[in-house]
Amino acid sequence: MSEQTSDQMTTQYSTQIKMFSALHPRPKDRTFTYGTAGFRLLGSLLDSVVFRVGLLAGLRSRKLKSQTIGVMITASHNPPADNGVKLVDPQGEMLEASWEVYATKFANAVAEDELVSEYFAVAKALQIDLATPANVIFARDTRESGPALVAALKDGLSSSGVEYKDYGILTTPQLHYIVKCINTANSSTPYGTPSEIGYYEKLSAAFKTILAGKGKPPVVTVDAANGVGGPKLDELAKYIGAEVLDVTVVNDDTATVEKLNHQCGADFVKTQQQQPLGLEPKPWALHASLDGDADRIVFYYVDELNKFFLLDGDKIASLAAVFIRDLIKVSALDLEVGVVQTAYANGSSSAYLKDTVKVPVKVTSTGVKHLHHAAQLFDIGVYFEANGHGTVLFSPSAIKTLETAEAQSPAQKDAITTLLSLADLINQTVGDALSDLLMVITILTYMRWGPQEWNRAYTDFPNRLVRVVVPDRYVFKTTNAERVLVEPVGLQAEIDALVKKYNCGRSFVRPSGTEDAIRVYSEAASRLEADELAKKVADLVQAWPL
Ligand code: G16
Repeated sequence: MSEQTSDQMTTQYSTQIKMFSALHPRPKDRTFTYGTAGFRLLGSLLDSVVFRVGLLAGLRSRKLKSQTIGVMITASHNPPADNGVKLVDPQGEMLEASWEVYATKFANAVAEDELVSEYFAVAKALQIDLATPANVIFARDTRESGPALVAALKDGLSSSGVEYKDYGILTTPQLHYIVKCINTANSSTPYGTPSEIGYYEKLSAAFKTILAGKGKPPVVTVDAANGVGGPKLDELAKYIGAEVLDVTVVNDDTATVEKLNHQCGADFVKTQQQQPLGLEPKPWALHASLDGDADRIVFYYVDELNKFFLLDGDKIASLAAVFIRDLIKVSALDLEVGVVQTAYANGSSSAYLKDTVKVPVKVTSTGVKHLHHAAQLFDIGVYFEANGHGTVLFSPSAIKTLETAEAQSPAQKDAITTLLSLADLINQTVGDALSDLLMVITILTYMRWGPQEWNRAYTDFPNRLVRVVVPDRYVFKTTNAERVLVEPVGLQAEIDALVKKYNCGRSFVRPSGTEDAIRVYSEAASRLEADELAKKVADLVQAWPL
């Protein structure tokens, strides 16, 4: 193929794309948008979108000198009938934001001719040589609509001459991991073995190294949301060994498709602030919930009266930040740890991080794609959304500093090796529920803490997240990391007036990027006030003339 000229490729792809695209017609009454985490909607409406994502993935690979691009088919925390598709860049990061516009253009091209002209227009505008080989790998979660969408994706890839490999069913972070492994295989810093087994080996080895001689880790029960995370966690646990990690997985029924995320999983637990269906918590023990594609995790416990305590993404960020800050102090190295949050971060967590832990805190818009880049600006960047989506990034220079440091004492040596093992244990590509689970267990083991001690760091302001369905969510426009609504004009002033009436009140409104709804967040000094404020703001949004 590489011997063919660009002109020959143009003719060949033009014919093939038109022919295959006709098999994947675009629904006429829909407009598609590449949102917070790619395209998300009813699985039955996604066929044409996924086909076209295949075309774009090939172009992206060609643009980046044949590096491997990932395509993940998942709707993560959304209901079973939904599905979605997102692209993964060569270092395992989310698709570069400037390409989202092409994804949206491809998805919305009306007829085959328009799609083909968009395809060649992007190739021309970005000076992409169509004779350059393209490589794409992909995987899916356990949803029923997955196999048909994979077939559409394969058509998109084949019609535009892309080499591909199907990795079957994986968690989203496993695909991100494999993409990075493939693209770094021939570099001086290969990330790991590019396979699912390689992933288990890397994480389990780091976990065992870091915990050697540190005592018995806490026992944990994990609700897997009846998604892909269940079988994959079972597999990871085998590599670690029951003598090291005592984990019980519940809600691991991936065969009954309608059970996926149904009254269980990280999103349910976080938004409902209650334990999931199918899990009877034992007092004071550690419990966790994954979401449908295992890229988010939240923890919780109950007391002897069954009172529920949530340890969400903010609590995970705080735990990690304190642990890493203390290790850096002992290591005596010149490294800075910082934290990245979104507007959803509990005000109490941000104050604790800034005033007590004394680490820099940055706020970005929702979406790991935003947090990830902000975290890369620190030597060690901890980023977590309150919903439990996040990770800890070690910059290449921080790794170099750690690798070349000469320890002057056993304590210093231990701190340095622990930091290096953490960098192996924590998925460096994207938020990963399984890797985060091991990180939290590691820290609790080091600290000799149970969930109750972990929870003591600060007390959350009571908060409430409400979902409001409106005729057109795209009418809502925000600024200042989504904390202020600029459109519809006048609505923010009304929200501000309401907020003023509540002790420690805070509330904001933003359109979801993954669901057809508006999200309303509120927090206040008491549960009653937080609930009332959320309801009043939600009513205001609902009644606003659009
Ligand atoms: C995705 C994104 C997250 C985001 C979440 C909700 O998560 O990766 O960063 O917080 O959607 O976004 P929104 O409020 O815009 O709907 P997931 O786990 O669904 O992939």
